[in-house]
Amino acid sequence: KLKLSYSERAELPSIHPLASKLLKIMEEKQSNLCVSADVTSSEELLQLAESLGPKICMLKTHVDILEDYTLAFIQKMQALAEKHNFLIFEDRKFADIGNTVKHQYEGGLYQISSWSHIVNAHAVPGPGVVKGLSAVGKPLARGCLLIAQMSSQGSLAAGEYTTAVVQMAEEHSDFVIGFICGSKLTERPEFIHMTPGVQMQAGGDLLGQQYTTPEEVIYSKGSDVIIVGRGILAASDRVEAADLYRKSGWDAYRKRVSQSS
Ligand code: UP6
Repeated sequence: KLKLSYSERAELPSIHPLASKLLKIMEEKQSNLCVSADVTSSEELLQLAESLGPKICMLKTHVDILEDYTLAFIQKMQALAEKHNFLIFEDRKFADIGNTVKHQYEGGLYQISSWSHIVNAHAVPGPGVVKGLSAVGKPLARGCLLIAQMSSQGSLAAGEYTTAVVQMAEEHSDFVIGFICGSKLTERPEFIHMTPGVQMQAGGDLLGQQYTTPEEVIYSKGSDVIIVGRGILAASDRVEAADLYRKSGWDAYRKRVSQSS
């Protein structure tokens, strides 16, 4: 079986436009790296977006850890995403009934739907969570990832739960573009698999995070995008570290598509 390239998948007739856009950015920038910009100052976040922007396909935020969120900040962030051609992914992990997540996505202080290309959700509430998010996001051409697995030790998102999440995604492929997961979960090539818990050396932190390497994630596990936070943020030279992750993830991808099985 021939393994499809990112650009081949971008042209699939059934692909979601946002997934297609992401795959094209990845091929163009030779990057399957999503930086998890987990910092608490908006100025530092903008500096990260400016300096790492050329290396990444996506920037993942947790806006609710910022101490100084403003609308002006988010406008600068959007301008940087345009300038450096990356997508913004707010890692909000919605997990409530449809009516509540609708408000959380569209309103409140952050108005996430107005600026984040991609959000994610737990499937725990059932399909209503996707329907609620979709009511807001679909008219804006946004997309959603379902959390099918987690990188943390003892995660309950496993086994039959994961299988049910994949099914939920397949039933809502007009809005769900892929998964947060540890490995490829479906043969349907229009879904994007994104994996957190990535560092150059396997290991973990003191609070249950578990790390796998870019090579393992992309080549062995068949995922599409590596999500890297502290592996880059804790480096003395963040730009250099981001480029190492980008190269490592890209080499693993090249190795994967150059082999048939
Ligand atoms: N994240 C995980 N594991 C998951 C889902 N999300 O680590 O299963 C998120 C965390 C953090 C980032 O919320 O923002 O990915 C990982 O950061 P790290 O690379 O610094 O561990």
